[in-house]
Amino acid sequence: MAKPTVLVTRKLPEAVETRMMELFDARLNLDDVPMGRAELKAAIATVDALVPTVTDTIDADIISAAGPKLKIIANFGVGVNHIDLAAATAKGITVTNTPDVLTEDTADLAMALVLMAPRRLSEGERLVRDGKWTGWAPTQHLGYRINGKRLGIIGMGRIGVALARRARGFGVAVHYHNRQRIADALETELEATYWQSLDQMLAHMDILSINCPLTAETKHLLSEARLKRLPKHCFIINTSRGGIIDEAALAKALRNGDIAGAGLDVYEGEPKVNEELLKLDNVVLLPHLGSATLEGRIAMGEKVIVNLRTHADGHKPPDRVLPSDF
Ligand code: 8YV
Repeated sequence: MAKPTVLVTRKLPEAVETRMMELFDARLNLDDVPMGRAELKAAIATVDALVPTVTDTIDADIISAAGPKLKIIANFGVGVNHIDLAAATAKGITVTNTPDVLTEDTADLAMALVLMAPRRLSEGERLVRDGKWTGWAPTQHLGYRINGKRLGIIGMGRIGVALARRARGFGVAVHYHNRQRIADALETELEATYWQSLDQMLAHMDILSINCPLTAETKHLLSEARLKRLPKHCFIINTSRGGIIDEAALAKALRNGDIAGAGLDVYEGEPKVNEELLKLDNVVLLPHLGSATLEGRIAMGEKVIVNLRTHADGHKPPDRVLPSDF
């Protein structure tokens, strides 16, 4: 039987690409230049499977160009907001993602930002690198203590829970808002406080972390009006998707001192970063590094391979996502 043809839109770790070549007729992107829309449309007209990443917009128009053979989109990543799930499903295309394997790495990065923003660590690093540090002083560069603070987690899924466990280790009180309350045993383990109303929770938090997926419902969940509910000393951490926060309103709130600071790994128009945010000192800006570990990226690739292979073998791939999941 001929090997299935698989279009991989970006360069993946060596070990993943090698295994893909063994198992599939894989069309790799060796120089890693992102594919334009026309190129992508032409390419998916003839393949059996597509492996996109967060940098590809797989909207209804792109999906309409898929040829009759294309039956699976195996996303390299857990977030699928860049894929029109309804259009894929309507065309009988299975969509899969890569959950679990990036949970711990992303939670590590979120915790790092929880520490970096209130303690002003990026600012401190810049001070030293710029040769502007004049020596220790009792009142110089003071940040806020982490221990004893309240962390509000929006979206208590895998990554939210993993962040909560880390925060407990730092003596931080866990609060959360989620579509559903988590299991009693987990809530007890985390000593977590559930807020059914996000609006109510916001007013009581010292640090807020976004850990929910970007969907039609969560787009600009942190709107200008909601940002106004946060206390002035609050820090916002976002390792999920930029579009969950109204970025322009966030920049305004940070500039005006309506909130104390932010730690961001994701942006509304990646890789473009809001000009206002770039000018501000009280924001830590990272280039979407949540799952960027060698081990994590190889594990994500292995998940993609398992999903492609089980599908090619006529089984249901393990990590199917449906429009109703999000
Ligand atoms: C990935 C991510 O690097 O998995 C996700 O949803 O945001 C990142 O950690 C990216 O999506 C790869 O496509």
